[in-house]
Amino acid sequence: MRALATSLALLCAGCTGSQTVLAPMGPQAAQLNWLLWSFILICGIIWLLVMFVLVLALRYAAVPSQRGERRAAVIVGVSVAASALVIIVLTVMSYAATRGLSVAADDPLVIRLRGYQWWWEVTYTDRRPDRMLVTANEIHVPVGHPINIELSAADVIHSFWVPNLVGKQDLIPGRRNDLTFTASRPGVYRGQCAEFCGLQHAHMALLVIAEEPAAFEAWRDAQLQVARPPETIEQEAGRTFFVSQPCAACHTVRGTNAAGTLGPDLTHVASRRTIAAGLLETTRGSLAAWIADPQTIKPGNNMPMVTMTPEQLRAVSAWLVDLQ
Ligand code: HEC
Ligand SMILES: [Cu+2]
Repeated sequence: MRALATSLALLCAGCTGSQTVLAPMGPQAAQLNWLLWSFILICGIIWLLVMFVLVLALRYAAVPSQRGERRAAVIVGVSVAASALVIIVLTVMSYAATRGLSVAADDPLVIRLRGYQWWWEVTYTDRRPDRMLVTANEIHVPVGHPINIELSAADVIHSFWVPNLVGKQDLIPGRRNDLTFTASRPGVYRGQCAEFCGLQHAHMALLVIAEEPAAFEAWRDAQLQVARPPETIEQEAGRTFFVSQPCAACHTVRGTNAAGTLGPDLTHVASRRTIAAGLLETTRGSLAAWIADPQTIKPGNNMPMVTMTPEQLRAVSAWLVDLQ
């Protein structure tokens, strides 16, 4: 049964990553999974018992008598006591399973996650300030290493939930929450904002990409680089357009003078699998479509439509899709 659920869950994972509580990929998720199945088992047995007693009662409905009433009183008393006991046991189990979720780990990788309407800003902290790193909507983590996520929000309450790994914890403006998890197997795990945060709440996804430590370090070193210089005349024109337009007031591209912080950091935008918080796969076409008309693709989001000529659109998308 459980194996079936797990394989079904993995089957529908696809390229966008798996998103299911039924396939735990780390100790915290395994604990919650254990709790889930224990609840289902215990409550299932109780349901069967109740149905059994119901059938008995319907089948052998007796004529009221004094002896029968005394017996009924005893049965009701015992059932009430049993219900109380079961509730206490479930509460203790739930406490035990969730207690371990926020304990501090030794030497964790600390990642700051800030929720915006409707995307995620991801900051990798480091003792060396020159190794601090800002990216968006995609969290790379090394397998087997404890991750401490510091959660905050810029505007309204959001909630971080990656069912395969851990969850849920709110991101609250003006307050910091903490969550610790470890991914024990490489994979792409999809997460979802789990607190209604406005019009595009359903389009506020994120991916956690768990990879072997060496691959993670290589990813981090690549992300620390400034944006790669344009290689073609078209890309060069794209960069010139970008830094001279409102784009640069909202987005940062390290290595250029674009240093805005209202939108996602675009220094390595093409290295990410999706844009607009999981809405579109990153391709030149989707970048162009997004830039041409972000309000039709994700109505209400905080990126305005900037007017430009078709040549400028082609140039800026040619440049952005090269920012690996
Ligand atoms: C007023 C601020 C603002 C301006 C101006 C702006 N953007 Fe954005 N941009 C945003 C925000 C906010 C998002 C995130 C939207 C979301 O996912 O909800 C975004 C998302 C993007 C993305 C997707 C990034 C990702 O990782 O999801 C690209 C690419 C992008 N903008 C390019 C541009 C370009 C090119 C211009 C100029 C033509 C521009 N932006 C102008 C605010 C802005
Ligand atoms: Cu939300």
